[in-house]
Amino acid sequence: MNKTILITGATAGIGEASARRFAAGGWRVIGTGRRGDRLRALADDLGDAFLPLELDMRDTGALADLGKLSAPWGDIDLLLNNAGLAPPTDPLPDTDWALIETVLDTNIGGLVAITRALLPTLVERRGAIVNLASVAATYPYKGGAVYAGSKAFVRQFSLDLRCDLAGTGVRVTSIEPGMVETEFTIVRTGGDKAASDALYSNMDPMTAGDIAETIWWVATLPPHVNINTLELMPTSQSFAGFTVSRK
Ligand code: NDP
Ligand code: 8X3
Repeated sequence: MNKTILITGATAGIGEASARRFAAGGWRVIGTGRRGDRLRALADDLGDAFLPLELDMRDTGALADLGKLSAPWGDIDLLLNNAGLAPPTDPLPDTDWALIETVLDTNIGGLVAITRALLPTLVERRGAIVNLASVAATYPYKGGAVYAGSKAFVRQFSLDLRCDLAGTGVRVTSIEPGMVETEFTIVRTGGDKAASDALYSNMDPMTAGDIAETIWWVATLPPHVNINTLELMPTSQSFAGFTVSRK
């Protein structure tokens, strides 16, 4: 029997790579995102195994309707909460409120809304939820407050959801990557491709394919094994020391 995954943010990066990985593994893939042209291009590549759904994670009404998809697409076994973005690393007072609101509504509000909508199906099917948090959820860095705070929410939401789901057989995992070269930094910098290229230059960042393969591994473990949190970094990325202000 084919299994079905719903991936939020399948138009780029980790979401797109995961769509390709799960389709190659024989799963039906529902991919969402705002950019319809990207979804159509992916549908051309993946064929009948792919259902493109153009939607914005801030539209909680549309997310609630996802619980009403008819079979076979409605038989969702795995929800991959991947859609997300970060505001620039500027000081908080200098960051546009609209951008901050978009990040919180997407990374937190949309993720909770879609999870809430699909939980009855996931419980019925003894399915799984994989959430994209980040190393930023654990390790603070300058300019990261809003983004890192949103990812700390995702991490803790994942762990707490496991408590609510005890006994249902539904698995929940928080995946927490460090630097992955995708469109993430281009979006974060408001379209500065040079800044993105500089950030990932000469350091062998992880690729979207690396994370997709990790998600595939988590999803295809035997049903009695739940990975709670999984943190991964490029070998070349490490931790900063403490900052000390001196008189
Ligand atoms: P990309 O920018 O390459 O992809 C982000 C995806 O999210 C796109 O498909 C985009 O689709 C979607 N998205 C963003 N906002 C919305 C919205 N309002 N409604 C619907 N879809 C939206 O980034 P990544 O692939 O790197 O990021 C994927 C996830 O991984 C994010 O949650 C990110 O925080 C997390 N992550 C990334 C890391 C990295 O270093 N790259 C490290 C750790 C975690 P569209 O624009 O078409 O709507
Ligand atoms: C983003 C990860 O290491 O680029 O979630 O801040 S990092």
